Amino acid sequence: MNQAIGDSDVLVVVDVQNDFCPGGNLAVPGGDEVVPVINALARRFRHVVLTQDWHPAGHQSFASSHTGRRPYETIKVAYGPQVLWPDHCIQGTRGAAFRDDLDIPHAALVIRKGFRREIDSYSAFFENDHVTPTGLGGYLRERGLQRLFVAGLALDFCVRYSAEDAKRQGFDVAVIDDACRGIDVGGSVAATRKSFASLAVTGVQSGDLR
Ligand code: VGL
Ligand code: ZN
Repeated sequence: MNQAIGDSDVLVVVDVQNDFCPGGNLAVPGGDEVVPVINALARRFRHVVLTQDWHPAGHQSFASSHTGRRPYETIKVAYGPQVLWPDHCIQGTRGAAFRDDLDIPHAALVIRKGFRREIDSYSAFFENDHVTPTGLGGYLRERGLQRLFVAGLALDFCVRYSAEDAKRQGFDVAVIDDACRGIDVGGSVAATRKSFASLAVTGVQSGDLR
């Protein structure tokens, strides 16, 4: 299914940061493999937005902030269940930096998220309380960008929630399968596929975009 990229299309590149790649603190298996795919793809888009996971030290989503808790356990917080993670993407650290080989000089906007100590943020649109906006929705609407192609890390967390919120906000959304990798905590990749199917979030291959 070939699709032509147009002027109201935007590529949203999610969290291609050192900590989500092999050697990083919350490494996604094969996370580094998406970089050349995304670089090549980005050249075909006029509009590119990057997201950057950007936590203060001691963030509530870190297992280390809760005595007796281990990474990948789930706890209850004010806004619902929260998976606990290893410390990652701490503001200003090397782990929080974009991959050195990510090469998208024309990216127009970087949305940072997860910078409030008590709220995690997977989606590029809303924090995990589902009400605190990041501003991306307003930016896209003001710029007349209606169709989102989403790529990056991790498929089953930040890519998933970004794509779903985009759909709920009335944007057209496709997830670029070969430009994403998942963490897979407790069946989260399968849950993501199911949810995409029920919300009609389409999947495409980077090679299908012209
Ligand atoms: C992410 C877990 C914690 C992601 C961010 O980018 O998918 N996952 N923080
Ligand atoms: Zn995070």
